[in-house]
Formats: sequence, structure tokens, C-alpha cells
Amino acid sequence: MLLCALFRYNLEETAPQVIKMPVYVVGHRNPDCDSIVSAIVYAEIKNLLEPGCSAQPVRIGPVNGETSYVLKKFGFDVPLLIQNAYPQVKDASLDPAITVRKEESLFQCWQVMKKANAKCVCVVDDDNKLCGIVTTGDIAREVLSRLPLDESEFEDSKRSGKRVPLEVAAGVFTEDQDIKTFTLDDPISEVQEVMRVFDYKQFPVIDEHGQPLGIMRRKHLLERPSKWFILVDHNELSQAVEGLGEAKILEIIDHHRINPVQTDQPIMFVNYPCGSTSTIIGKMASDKRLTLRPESAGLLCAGILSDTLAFRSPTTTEQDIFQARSLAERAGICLEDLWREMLTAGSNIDGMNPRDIIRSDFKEYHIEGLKLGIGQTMVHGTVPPDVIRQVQEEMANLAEDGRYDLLVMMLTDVQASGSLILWHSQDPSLIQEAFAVKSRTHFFLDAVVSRKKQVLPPIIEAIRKKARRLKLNS
Ligand SMILES: [Mn+2]
Repeated sequence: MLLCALFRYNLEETAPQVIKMPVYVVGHRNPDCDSIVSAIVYAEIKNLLEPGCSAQPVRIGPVNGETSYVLKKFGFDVPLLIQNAYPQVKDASLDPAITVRKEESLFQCWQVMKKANAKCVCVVDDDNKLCGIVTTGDIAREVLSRLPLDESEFEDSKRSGKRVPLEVAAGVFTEDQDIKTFTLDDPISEVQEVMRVFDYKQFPVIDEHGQPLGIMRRKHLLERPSKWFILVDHNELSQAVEGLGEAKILEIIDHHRINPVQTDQPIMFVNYPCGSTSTIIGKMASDKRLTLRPESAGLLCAGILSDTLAFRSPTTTEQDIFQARSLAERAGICLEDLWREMLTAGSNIDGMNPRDIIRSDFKEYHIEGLKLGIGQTMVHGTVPPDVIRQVQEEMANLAEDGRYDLLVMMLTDVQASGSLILWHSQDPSLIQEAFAVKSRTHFFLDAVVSRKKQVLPPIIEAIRKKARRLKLNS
């Protein structure tokens, strides 16, 4: 794998400190258990198999009750939340920050620059805080301004062998300097804007204490800095982190329908029609003869159970059952016990507000120009009528705010007997045709528990049929 490193050093340290660029492993928006745990375990596998890799699991939404339970049970932290994939200063390869104390003279600055072959030095105070910068241009200007003015004086100085002094202290030189600095978290778009407005050549990057970390130059923008991602449990742009178009996708590992994001290079794209991404990760580990830590094996078990509803979902394959059993053995746990604990932690919608119920596991799709959203949550037994009404009201708001053509909410019974379907659309024909129902509000579908296998495909079919009809009539 390509390894990009950011080098940071100052003159006191002879060996540069290498910081590896992170590869973010990320699941889909409104992450479910499978999305979170497969990101965590795949990052662990990447780091084990590729020592040069610095894979880090991240998430793009809150974790649900079931997920936070299993993370706690197996001793994992909740992955870092990221807002978007837009490049930041930390994703650029910066020049090293070479520092000079403010008491040192401009002459010493020049010596340091020559030795390091650098175009500028950062002047720092006793706390290592940046006071300003001295560039080769500054030195040249300083020298030239001290040159004799007319030809005779020039000839004089040549004869006397007089040298030009640069004794001014760096700190005095930078006193009234107006410099622009960046922090590692600043978005590259902001850097572009500042560079457009200010005609400087070097921009110091500082940390939260004001200490210099590196120097950003225009050439670093031309290298098009970007974040690196591995997508797990999704491959559609509509479910991915915002700004992914500006990032580099290195791999995709998924078990959903294929409607993938675009990449500009060939990548490893693993798509296997099994019950969970955790199953694929478990299989990849065993194919590579990697023995997972018991905690990580337990975490993958939770991902498999969650996505397959403990093998009750029609998405379940032999491979899911096989992986879950061998991972459970490695983890030293009982699958039935784990499932029971997860149900208690995750299927309680009591006290949840309707928005959170809808958002807890919500996916967006774009089909034939229509925007649709399908949410799913697990429930125990019958859902009280007032909860149904509140969720429906919230769906109407969400449909309007988010301009959804169709919103569907699956309230799936944890025993997998079926799902209560709530829906909202200006066009009732789509749902009525997809499921052969007359309902205008909600209905129960026996044995329907899988969004991707039992709910999404008939809706897509109904939308396509309608689109064909419209085309024929026009
Ligand atoms: Mn999944």
C-alpha cells in the first residue's frame, strides 16, 4: 500500500518523526451494529496485516443502544465521530517546521535555512510559540537594503572588503509581522481561499498551543490532499460520509445491492451476498489464517446476529452461521445468550422520541429520479397506537423537510414474526402496488424482516414499472 508520511522535525532532533496518514474505516450513515463492529475489526485486521498502515475506525452518526451494549461488553471504545470527508490541513504533506529562537540573529536564521535547504524558518519564543517567520526573501531584502546606494560607494566597499551585517535579532525582525497561520483541522477549502487573498508564499501550521508544526505552501495544494477511506457495510454514495467525492476510496467491503460510488482507480471491492459484513470480515480473517482476539471475535458475532436477527432473516446464509459459530468459539461466548442481551439493550423504543426511532437505522436511496428513505427498528410485541401516530407525524415532517418522495418505516418484531410498515408518500400507488395492499397508513407484513431483501426490491420494482408506464404513455 502507498504510504504517505508527514515529516516533522526541528534542528535539535536529528531523526525526523514520522506520522502515518490514517486510513479511515467507515460504515454507513445512521450506523447499525454491523456497520460499527465491522469497521472496528477490519481496522484491527488491516493494522495487523499491513504494519505500514494506520487504519482507524470512525463513524458518521450516533451508535444505537444495541451497539453501545456490545462495545461495552467486549471492551471497545465508541469509534471517533467524523462530520465529513473533506480534506483538511492534516491531510496535506507539509514542509517541516524548522525553528529558530527569537534571540538569534537573521544571520543565524540564514545559516539554519542553508543547512536545512529550507525556504523559511519559524521564529519561536521561550515557550516554543510561533512569533513569526523569516524567509529567504526577507534575508535577501535585508541584505540588499543595506547595500551602498551609488556606484562609488559600491566600489569603496569592494576595496575595503566590508561585509553586510545581518545582526538584527529574529524576534525584533518579526515583531510587527502580519502572518496567516493554519491549524491541522482547518479545511483545505479555507486554505485555498486564504491563499487566494494573501500573496504570501509560506503559511505556518500551528498546534493548539501556538507551536509550529509545519509549513504549508501552494505546492502542497497542487498535490490535492485528500483523506483515505475504506468503506464497510455500504457502497452507495447516498449512504456514505459527506464529501466522499473529494476523498480517496481504497477498498469497499459490503453485502448490499451494488450501486457504488465512483473511483478513479481500481480498488479491492468485496461484495458477498451474505447476512452481514461482519461475516465477510470473519471469513477474510480466517482465509488469511489470522487468529482474532477473543474480544474482536465476540464483536463480529454481535454484528452477524444483529444483521441476521439471529439467523431468522431470509438474508441468512450458511456462511453467516458457520462464521458466527466459529467466532463464538474463539470468543468463548454463547450466541443465544449474546442475542438475548442484545435484544434487551437494543429493541426498547420506550422513551425514544419519534425522530430517533426513525433515524436509528435509516437508509436513503435514489431510484429513477425518486428519493426514498427506509428506516427500521426492532420492537418487542405490539406497538402502541400513540407511538404509531407520533412516528407517522414525524415521517410527514421528515418527508417535507428532506423532500422524500417515499418514506417507509419498518417496526420489526424481534422474534422475526414480521414488520409493521408505516409509510408516507404523495403517491400511494407505489407502496400499494409493491406490497399488494390497500392501506393508506400502515399495515403488517408477515415474515418480512429484511429491508434489503424483502422491502427495498418490491419498491424498486414498483417504481421502475411506473417509470416504464409513464414512458410508454408519453
Ligand atoms: Mn450490514
